[in-house]
Amino acid sequence: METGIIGLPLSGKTTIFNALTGLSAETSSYSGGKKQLNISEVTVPDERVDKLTELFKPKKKIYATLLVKDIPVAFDTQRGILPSSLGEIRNSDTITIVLRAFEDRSIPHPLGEVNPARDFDKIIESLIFSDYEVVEKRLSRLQREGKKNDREYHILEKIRNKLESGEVAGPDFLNDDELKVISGFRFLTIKPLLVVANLGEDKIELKELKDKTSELGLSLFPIRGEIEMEISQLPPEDQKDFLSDLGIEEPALKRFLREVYKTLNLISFFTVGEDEVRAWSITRGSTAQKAAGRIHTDLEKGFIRAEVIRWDELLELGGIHEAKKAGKVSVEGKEYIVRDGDVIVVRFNI
Ligand SMILES: Nc1nc2c(ncn2[C@@H]2O[C@H](COP(=O)(O)OP(=O)(O)O)[C@@H](O)[C@H]2O)c(=O)[nH]1
Ligand SMILES: [Mg+2]
Repeated sequence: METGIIGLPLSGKTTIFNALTGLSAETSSYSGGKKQLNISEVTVPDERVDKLTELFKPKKKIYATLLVKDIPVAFDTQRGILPSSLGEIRNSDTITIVLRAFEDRSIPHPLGEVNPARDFDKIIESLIFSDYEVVEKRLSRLQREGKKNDREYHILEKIRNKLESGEVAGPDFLNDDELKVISGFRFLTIKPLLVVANLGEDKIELKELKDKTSELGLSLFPIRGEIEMEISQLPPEDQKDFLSDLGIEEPALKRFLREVYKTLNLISFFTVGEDEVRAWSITRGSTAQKAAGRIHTDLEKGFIRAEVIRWDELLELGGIHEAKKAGKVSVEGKEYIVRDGDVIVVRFNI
């Protein structure tokens, strides 16, 4: 799982990256300052993993992870974010758009006034422009090769029409089959988007931005960038008090991860044993066979059956063997739809 952070220069991308990861990557208060790619893998806290670990006492305890990338973007006031600098996020599963929603006279805004709704439009335009280039190039190539009747051509045309209307397609625009055909292009405008408003001390008007995001079915995620970054760098036991002083219940990362899971429609399943207890994230609605493939491609190919038990029942009964005796382990075929909280043992033959 991976999310790439983008936004205008000086919007607080690196600050948000730090707030989420607890790191202290260098921020900059002037355009043309430090431009480097920051990457961090954060673990997804999950008390179910902790409890299963207490029961199985495995050698390793492994949480699901999220890779967070802070991309140095090249920005031009006329053209927006340059497509060349967006290549780095084509592999991301989601894009996190950071919008400046703090006032600070000492930090220039590349477009003058602070106006997150305008910035949001700019960024969406940049994503659209970047994908449009890719679509056009491919379409004219297919045309040259006389492949106008190919399925790929029709799907790309559908995307082009959408982009021409000035809209992002979003993850529900194409069905799974169509997505497979064009997956190689890694379009930015069909990725789920997460919109972060980087708030400062002063209240600023967010109504226009909220209208825009909700029109696209996106939720707006507020972070008090600078101060939450400082808090994330404190020892965990001190963080809670500082946050509650601000009226914030949980650290930025925890709130953010929930939003990522929601946006990507993810659930967690678990594998247990003496070697490791491990959480895996997978799209809601996935089959047992696909879940097996998350663990290892061999398990997907040679899938025979899955033995499934709810994590809390397993905990209560005290082990797989006991759960089997109690008749709580169900035997499921490859089409079984995995539920959040399932513990799965995959039987396979390769
Ligand atoms: N006052 C204030 N300054 C902020 C806030 N978030 C970021 N900054 C400052 O804005 C500048 C740009 O931040 P940075 O994270 O480097 O932006 P980036 O260019 O988008 O990565 C830095 O000087 C930050 O300290 C905030 O919430 N309030
Ligand atoms: Mg930066």
